[in-house]
Amino acid sequence: MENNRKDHDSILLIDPITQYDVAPITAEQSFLSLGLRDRELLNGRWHFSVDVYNTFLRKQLFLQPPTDAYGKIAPVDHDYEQWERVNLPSNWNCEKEKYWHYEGSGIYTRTFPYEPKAQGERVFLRIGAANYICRVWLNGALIARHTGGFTPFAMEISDKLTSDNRIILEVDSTRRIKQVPSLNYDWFNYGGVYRDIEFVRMPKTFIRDAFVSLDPVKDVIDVQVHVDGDAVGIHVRIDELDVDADIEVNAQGKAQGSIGVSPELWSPENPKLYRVQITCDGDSWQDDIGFRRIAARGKDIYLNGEKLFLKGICCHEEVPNRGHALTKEDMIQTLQDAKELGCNIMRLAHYPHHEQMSRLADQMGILLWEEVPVYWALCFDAEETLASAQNQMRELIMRDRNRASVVLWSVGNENPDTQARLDFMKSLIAICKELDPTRLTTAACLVNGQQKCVSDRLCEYVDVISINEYYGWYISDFDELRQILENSQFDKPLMISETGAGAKSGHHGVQGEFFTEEHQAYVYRKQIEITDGKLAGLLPWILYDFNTPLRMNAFQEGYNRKGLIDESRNHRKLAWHVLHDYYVNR
Ligand code: GCB
Repeated sequence: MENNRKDHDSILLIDPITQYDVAPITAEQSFLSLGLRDRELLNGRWHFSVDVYNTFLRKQLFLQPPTDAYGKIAPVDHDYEQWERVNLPSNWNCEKEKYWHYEGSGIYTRTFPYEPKAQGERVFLRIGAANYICRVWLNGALIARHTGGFTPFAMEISDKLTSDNRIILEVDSTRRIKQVPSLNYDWFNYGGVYRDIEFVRMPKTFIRDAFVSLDPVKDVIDVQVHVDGDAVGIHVRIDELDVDADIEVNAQGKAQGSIGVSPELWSPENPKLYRVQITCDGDSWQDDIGFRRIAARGKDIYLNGEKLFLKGICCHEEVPNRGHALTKEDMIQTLQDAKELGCNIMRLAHYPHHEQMSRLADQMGILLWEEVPVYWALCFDAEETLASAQNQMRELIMRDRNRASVVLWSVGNENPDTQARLDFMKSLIAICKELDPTRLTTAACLVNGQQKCVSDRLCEYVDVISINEYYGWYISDFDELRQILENSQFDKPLMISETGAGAKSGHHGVQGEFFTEEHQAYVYRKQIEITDGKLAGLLPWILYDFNTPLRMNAFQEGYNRKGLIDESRNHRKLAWHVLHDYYVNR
């Protein structure tokens, strides 16, 4: 098709977005677990341009060479090799000041050579995260479209590769009403490809996915493997436990087995990991996996059979000047700050954070709450919205279910209690249980201020009831909080998954004065006094101040100031010490 169209051409009146809205790839079809496989990264210098009017799609700039119908090289409106260069992974908002508030399409492109290393090898492309829609074009053809800004996706490219290849990623960060999250949320919408892009070589038959977990009751390790290709069996080894077992593969490529063994249990105090190796024909998959049990009984949470009060803190994924594109050092610092605060758990709000985070938490010994961005109001009755939320849930669980640190899957945050929402949430909980019966489910449920109690039909379906409340900040009367806790008696654990107050770092005053460190510290003291002994866990909001266009007053200046540490990650506010003293002595 010719691509040197004139701008008055009638075909240019199409809505280019819908024309290329092919069905998104899903975890069910294409999930790829890499474990500790060798990595070939396609990160680094890519050419980049913002594409405000979607000219890339409208004029089919992906076609190359840029010739017209008669083969004539035409003047075209793009020149990949002359575009600016950016370093991936990154968020474009942080690349240049003029891109800071840009929401829309951005085009990344580069070339790369390919030479097979083994005969018959299969090649996959895996993208750690691209916010929000990502269309992938290889050598002029659209090969995949993915929706959801925080989870990985992969595609096979074996039969599309040549010795020299051009790849183009068209990433669209536009907020749209039916997306997950929808139009309105209290964090910054960073666009772009901000996690690793990997080039993965596999043999003809390979291990696509593996889930290795400790049975919640018996001394048994359960192994579930998905083999892609023809194989009759897999072999599982955990040398340190003398495990050496064969498991059959069925006609669908699935292998399932249970191995009797009593591993040393993983816990925050003893983050013991075992090297697990699974082989199949010529392929070998390995990972470092911890084994532990998490359970909810009555009002309490138990880790390895022992009652545990969850001392937590919430956190967004953001660092100054780099947005979501955290380095390993940033992630270690985040976990370290939480540990120094005395926490045994972090809530990774409000969307899946980098997969390295849970690996580091496994090593450093900190529990995690992970969640999908089913946040505030969504189009709960739209099929497209449901499909996206379900897929994001699957992608997150399949990505992280081998991580001992992850103990809670959260399906939503403060969503209006309608029938459509309840059905929506029930389907997400069903996915959690189907893909991973070893962990607990939760959600930030609703509190009824008038009736002074937790009141949300979702409470019946989650394993752990969590609530967000801001007494001392949005509502002043702490007595109401006392009443809510008294009136909300469930035969389930109850946690506070958010509470807090805003304070501009270095702004001092008296108790009762908003945005002072003193008032924030006072709110923390009162919250602790009222809730102590009545909860299974406390996860205040939030470790660091974070960017959000919702916060526009003179103290906020585009930041939510409820951090215990300021956005530079340097200054610990007074409330940090209050929570620290509570946690270390409890
Ligand atoms: C909430 C939301 C969180 C906000 C916070 C706040 O309940 O879950 O995303 O940032 O309140 O600061 O108001």
